[in-house]
Amino acid sequence: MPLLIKNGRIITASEDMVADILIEGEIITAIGRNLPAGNAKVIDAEGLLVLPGGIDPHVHLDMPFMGTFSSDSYETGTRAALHGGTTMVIDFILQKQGDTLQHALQEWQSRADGTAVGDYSFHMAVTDFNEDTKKEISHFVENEGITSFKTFMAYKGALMIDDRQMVGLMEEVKRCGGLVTVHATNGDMIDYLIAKHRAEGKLAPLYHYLSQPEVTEAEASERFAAMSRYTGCPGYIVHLTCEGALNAVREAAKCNQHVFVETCIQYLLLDASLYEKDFEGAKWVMSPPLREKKDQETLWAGINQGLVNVVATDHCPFMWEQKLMGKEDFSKIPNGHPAIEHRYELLFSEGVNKGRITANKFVEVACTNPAKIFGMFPRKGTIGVGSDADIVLLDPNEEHTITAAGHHMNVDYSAYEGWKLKGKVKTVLLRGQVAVEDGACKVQKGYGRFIRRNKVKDHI
Ligand code: DUC
Ligand code: ZN
Ligand code: ZN
Ligand code: ZN
Repeated sequence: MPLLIKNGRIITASEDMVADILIEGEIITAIGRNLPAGNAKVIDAEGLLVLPGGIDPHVHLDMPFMGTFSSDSYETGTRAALHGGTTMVIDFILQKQGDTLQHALQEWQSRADGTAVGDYSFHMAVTDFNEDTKKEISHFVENEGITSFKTFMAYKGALMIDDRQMVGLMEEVKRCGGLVTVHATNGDMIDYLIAKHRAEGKLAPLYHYLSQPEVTEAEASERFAAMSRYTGCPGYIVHLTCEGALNAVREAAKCNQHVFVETCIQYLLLDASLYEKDFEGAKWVMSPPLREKKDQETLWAGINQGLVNVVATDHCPFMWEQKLMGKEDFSKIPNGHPAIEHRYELLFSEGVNKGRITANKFVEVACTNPAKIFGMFPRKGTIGVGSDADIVLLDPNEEHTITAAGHHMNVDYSAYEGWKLKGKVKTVLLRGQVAVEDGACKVQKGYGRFIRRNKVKDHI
């Protein structure tokens, strides 16, 4: 049966208007004033904002990492995402060093296929670039619909590639029409600092933070931008946290260079004082670590300057028992924090409702830019005729409080326990189906679909 959303205030990255939306099947087929209901089921959105479904392009579900697995499966993670207004995520496949990209893809498909509740795609993380891997790149772009390739400049011995591999990969990805994304921190410097702190008996979570100073990120970001400029390959820096790294991007822009920038909600809202809470600080042990207030200011400004294009999460949850693996040694605390469910509402509450960004900018960084950068626009990331009907009805004034007891992620603490938010997701549609209503998920495990992505551009 068609659906008609009536009387809502529709906000896209560029528009703000009161109109009705007609949905037939999975698609939006008309937008206008006073559309006739016909045989459609009517959803009254009076007083609500009608927004595109969120896209979180940086999550780690069911990921083998640091001797364990991140605790959200594709089922629990994408369901939690839907509860919070995020209708699509992009996860990371990790190549095993010495093995093929194709084997890694199969392994990830076996965990995600038939399991996801919300829509998803994959980035392919290339951890071992060589003559064999090189031959696989075009297949991913042309046949698998996977057009972004993730790299790590840190985590030596497991995930890191060196600059020789980076430049080679960039040349090949450019040739094939893809994008190279990067975890840009100087892995050798970080390994040195970790070893030094451990040798000195400095083992608390605070030393995780002190082992990854701002300069490690600024330096790697600058180096990545230089290699992107040299090869002409579009680049995207994931989870950028700090002033030094954003200034490296700003400098690159002065030479007409353009790399896309993603930050994550935690770097906008939380700061490194949380590491002073003894072992409780392990809840926020992630890489890169939380930074300073001045970095938060830089990132909010960067969003408004158009330098920061995307707000994601790097959602990588671990149960408290898993975090305890590092009780005696910060370097063994699994890195990552849970946020997939709360990014959208946190950014709305702290960003739009506190006057830091406009509602249009909110849509741009939480929905539209991820779709554009990663080759899914205009099917995803906006509200338009012909787009997938991925729609969030949000009450901009309703207040609520984040608690671990009330969230849907498979993790036994919240990184935002007790945070009071203004602005609540009320109804979520995914491809024309009511996916969340009155706090309940209405679609089943397996409803989520793998979304094939197009080749990418170096501009949005
Ligand atoms: N950082 C994290 O905190 N977790 C997963 C991987 C990463 O780079
Ligand atoms: Zn294999
Ligand atoms: Zn990372
Ligand atoms: Zn990550």
